[in-house]
Amino acid sequence: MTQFDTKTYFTDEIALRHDWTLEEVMTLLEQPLMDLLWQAQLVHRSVNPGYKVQLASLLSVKTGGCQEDCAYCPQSMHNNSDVNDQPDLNVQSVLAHAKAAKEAGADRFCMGWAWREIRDGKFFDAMLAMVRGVRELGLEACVTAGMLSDEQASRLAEAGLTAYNHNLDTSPEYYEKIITTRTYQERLETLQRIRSAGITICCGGIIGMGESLVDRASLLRVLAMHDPHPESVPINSLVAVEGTQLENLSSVDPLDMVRMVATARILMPLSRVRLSAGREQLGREAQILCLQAGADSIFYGETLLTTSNPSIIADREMLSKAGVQVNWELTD
Ligand code: SAM
Ligand code: DTB
Ligand code: SF4
Repeated sequence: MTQFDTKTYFTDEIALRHDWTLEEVMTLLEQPLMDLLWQAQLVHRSVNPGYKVQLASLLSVKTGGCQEDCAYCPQSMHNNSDVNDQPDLNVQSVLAHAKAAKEAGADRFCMGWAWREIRDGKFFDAMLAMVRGVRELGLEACVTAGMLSDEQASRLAEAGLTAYNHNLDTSPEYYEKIITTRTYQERLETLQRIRSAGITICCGGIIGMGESLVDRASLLRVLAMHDPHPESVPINSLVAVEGTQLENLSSVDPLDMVRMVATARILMPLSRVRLSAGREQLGREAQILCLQAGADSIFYGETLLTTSNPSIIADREMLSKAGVQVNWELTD
């Protein structure tokens, strides 16, 4: 049974709320860790009894040179990281990566473009061909490429796109400390376009960018106020890349990731909560706590978009020690 099926079985029993107050979210987030874990576990175990974990693979199709000034991002032209503009990958090579990811056990393939927005033309046509090709391989396809128009969203939906990733990153209140070249409102409008086109939403954020606990609660509340909830909620911790504005920030306390994941699971019981960037800094035990508290997906493969991720061997060992269920039959 896929997790989607499991979820439909439990929909009647799990209360889905979209009216959480900031105080309620703060209470969840800052309660004693043991109580938070217990509460998150009750939800997680009932919606995902086998502790199934989806393996998602990432590939950067268009790397670097982005016009936006996201303080954390090595791909912004406003930052001075080592990520040089590289030629865009072509359809054939992207599909070869997708096939390899499938053979390594992934069942979702996410493709990234360092763009402020999608423009029509040969690059968008290539994106559509990549989406069709990934779907033909039997994988879920996710794209992240900045803002888009209603028409572009419809064309992506027609090509079979499963999900579009568009993160809110942080709270509305903290946003302008991190990004000044676009507004929170523009982000929300893009999410609405994706939803209207019938594509599922992948939307989450980053912790460790100097934000307060209230900012974290506020981000989670904005996500949970969406009706329906985003189907996929990536929780990243900052990878402080040299040359970016946030290069000197120290890494987050691994238990803060556990708290974010657990609270996301309680607020959005049926969403996939993805343990995303920053896993190398988390350590094995904190990752396992996240899987117990509510994470049901990881990015799998040695590179995220431009930064490194745990090795496939390390992840296989971690998942097997945790005793979670993974779709290994594709590989063994
Ligand atoms: N340009 C598109 C956009 O921003 O929507 C897509 C690509 S962007 C790199 C995808 C997401 O990666 C960002 O929204 C951000 O949440 C995450 N990200 C980027 N750099 C990161 C970093 N250094 N640490 C953690 N997460 C990061
Ligand atoms: C998400 O929230 N995290 C992934 C995926 N969605 C696209 C990207 C993480 C990128 C980390 C920095 C890098 O590798 O460039
Ligand atoms: Fe561009 Fe996305 Fe990086 Fe922001 S996060 S600079 S929009 S690639």
